[in-house]
Amino acid sequence: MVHFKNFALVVLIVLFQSCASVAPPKAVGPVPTAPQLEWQEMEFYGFIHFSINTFTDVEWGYGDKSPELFNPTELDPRQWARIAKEAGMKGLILTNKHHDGFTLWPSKYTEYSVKNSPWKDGKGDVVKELAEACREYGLKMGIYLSPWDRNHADYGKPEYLDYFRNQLTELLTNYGDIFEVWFDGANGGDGYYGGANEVRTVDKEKYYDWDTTDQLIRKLQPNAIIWSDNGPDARWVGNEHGYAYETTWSPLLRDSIYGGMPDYSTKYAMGQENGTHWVPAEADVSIRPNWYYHKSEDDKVKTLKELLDIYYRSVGQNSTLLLNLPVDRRGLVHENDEKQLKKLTAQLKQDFAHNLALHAKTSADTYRGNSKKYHSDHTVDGNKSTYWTTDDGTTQGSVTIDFGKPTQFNRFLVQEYIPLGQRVKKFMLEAEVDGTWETIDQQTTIGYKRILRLKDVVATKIRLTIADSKAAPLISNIEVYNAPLIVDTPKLSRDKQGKVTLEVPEKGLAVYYTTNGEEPTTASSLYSGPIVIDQPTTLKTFTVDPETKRQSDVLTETFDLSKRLWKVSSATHEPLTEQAIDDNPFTNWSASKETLNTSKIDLGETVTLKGFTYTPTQGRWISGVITHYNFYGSTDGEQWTKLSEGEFSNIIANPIQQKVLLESPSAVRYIKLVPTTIMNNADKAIIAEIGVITN
Ligand code: FUL
Repeated sequence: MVHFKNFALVVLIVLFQSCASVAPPKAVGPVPTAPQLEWQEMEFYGFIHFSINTFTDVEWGYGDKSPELFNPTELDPRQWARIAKEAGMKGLILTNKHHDGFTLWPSKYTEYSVKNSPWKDGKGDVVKELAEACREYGLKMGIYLSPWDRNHADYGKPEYLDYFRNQLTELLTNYGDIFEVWFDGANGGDGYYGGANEVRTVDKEKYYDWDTTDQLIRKLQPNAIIWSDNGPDARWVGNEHGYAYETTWSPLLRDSIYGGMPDYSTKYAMGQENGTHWVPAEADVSIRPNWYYHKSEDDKVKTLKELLDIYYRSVGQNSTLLLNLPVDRRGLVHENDEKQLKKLTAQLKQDFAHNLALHAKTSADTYRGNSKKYHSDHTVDGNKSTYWTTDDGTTQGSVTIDFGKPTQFNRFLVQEYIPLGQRVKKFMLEAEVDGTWETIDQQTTIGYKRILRLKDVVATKIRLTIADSKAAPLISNIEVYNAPLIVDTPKLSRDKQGKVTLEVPEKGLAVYYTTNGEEPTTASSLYSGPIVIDQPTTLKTFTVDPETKRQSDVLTETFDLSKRLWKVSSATHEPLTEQAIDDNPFTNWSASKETLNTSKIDLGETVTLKGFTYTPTQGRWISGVITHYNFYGSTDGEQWTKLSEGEFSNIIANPIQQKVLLESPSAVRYIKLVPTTIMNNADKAIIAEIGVITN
C-alpha cells in the first residue's frame, strides 16, 4: 500500500509539472518585426534587371543615351512572373530606375522615361504591367530605385532628394503592396548629369538623409522591408555571388554602418552576435555573370551545380536568396535561363521530397520546466510556432531523433524559433551508426534556417547538440532528407595530350558516352577515366543516377586533332605562348599584331587543313578580342600562304569559339593567325585557344 501511495504521488507530481504553466522564455537581443518574419519566410525571390542598358549592352549606363533606344519587341512581364512562380519564387523586384536614371514607369518628374520611348508609343508602363502580372501569379512585388542617378542635373545637390522622394512616392502609391524597397550602395561617380558630364561624389553617410526617406516609406507602405547595406530592415550579404557565411547572424551593429561604406563586406556583412538591431541578410546574385542581359552570355548561364550551391549557401545559411533573371531585348527572360532555373527547381523538389524526421520519436536530455509544451517532439511536429527549449540559464542541450530503423540521409535542416531572437552559437550533429555515436558535423549559427549538406549516412538515431547559445536555445524545426545525386551533363575538358576528362557534377553518377556519333544509351561505354581523343571525333555523353535512374540531357562535343605535337615559336620569345595551344580556353596568350605575325605554330606533322578555330578570352570582362584577321599556312615555316581573311562577325556580342572553313583544303604543317583589327584598337590580342579543322 505504502509503495502504491508513493507511486501515485510521483505520478501526480509529474502530471502537475507537465501541465502546470511554465513561464515562456523571454526574448534575447533584437527580434524581428512581423513584416520581417513574413519576409524571411519568403526565402527565395527574383530580381529583374532591365533598362536602356539592355539595348546598349552595358551594365552601368552613363545617363546620356536616348530614351528612343528602349524598344522591346515582345515585352511580357507575365512571362517573367510565370517563370518565377514555377521556380518557387515568392516575389519579384524590378530595377525601375538604375544608375542611368531611365525610369520604366512614366514618371511625372522626368522626361528620361519610357514615356519618351517608341515602346507602345510612349504610353507603356513596365511597372504597372509587372504589378498586374504579380497579382495574377500570386507573387509579391518589390522595387529597386537607384539612389545614384547619372542622368539628373541635380544629382549631388539637396534638390535631387526631392526628386528621388517624389519618384519613390509614385512607386509606393500607384502599384499596390510593395514587399521590399531596394537601395543600392553604388553611389556617385561620373555621369551625364543633365549635360554637365562630370564626376560628382557625395557624402554617402550624410547626403541622402535616409531617415526622412525611411519615414516616407513607413508612411506609404508600413509593411515594406527597407533593404540596404545597413537596412534598416534587411541587409546586403556583402558579395554578389549569392553566398551567405557559415556563421551568419541576423542581428547587426546597424548604427556603425552606412550604405556603400568601403569595409562593409569584410567587417559587417556576416552580422554580429552582439548586433543591436534585427537586420537579416539577403544574398543577391545573377543567373548569368552580369546583371543585365548580354547576348554574349547566352552560353554562360549558371549550371545546376552552381545554382544549387547558391541555394544551399544562402537559404541554407540564414539568408534569403534574391536571384536575378535578366530580361532580353525582346522583353523576355531568355530560354536558356528558364531551362537552368527549371533544373534547379526540379532538383530542389527532389532534395526535399520526403522528410524522414517528420513525427519521428524524439527525446531530449532537458526540457524547460519539464513541460510537455517544450518537449523535443515539437521539433518534428511540422508546426513552426512550437519549439523545444531548456530552462533559463541552460545554454546547452541535446535532442535525439529515433528513426526506428537504419535510415540513410544526407541533408539536415534545423531552424531556431526566431521571434524570440537568434541564439545558437555552436552546434553538433551526431549519428548512431551500428550502435556507436559518430560526429557528423559541427557548426556555429542556425538562425531562421540552416541546412547541412552531408555525405551519405545510415543511422538509426541522430542527435543534435547545442553546445553554446546566447541563452536557452529554441529549436522549432528539424528535418532530415536523403537527397538524390545532382543529375546534370558532365563538364568536358581535353588537355594538350588529347586526354578528355568528363567531370560529373557529383560522385556516384554513371557517365555513358559514344565516340561514333550514335546517341548514347546505358548500353554505351561507361566512363571510368580519361579517354584519349586525338583524331577528329564526335563525343556524345550523358549521366545517370544509378539509384533513381534519372538521366541528364545528352551533351554533344566535336573534337579535332589533339595538340600533342604542337609547338609555338615566337620571335620575341614571349612567355605564355603555350596557353594558346594547351586546349584550355581559360588560359590566354596575349600578344601584339607584330608578335603574332612573326610567330608560328608548328603542328608537328603535315595535315590537310579544312579550317581553323579561334577562341577569345573566356573571362568575365572581354578584351583583346580579334575582330578581323588574316590566317596563314605553310609547309616549311618560311614560305607563307594566306589561306583566309575576314571578320569574326558578332564575336564581341558573343565571344565563343569561332569556326572558319577555308575555301579549299590545304596541306600545311605551320599556321599563324594575325589580327588586322583588335577590339577597341587594343595593343594586344588575346588568344585563349587556336585549333584546326581537318575533318
Ligand atoms: C550593384 C549595382 O551597381 C549593379 O549594377 C546591380 O544593380 C547590383 C544588383 O547592384 O550594386
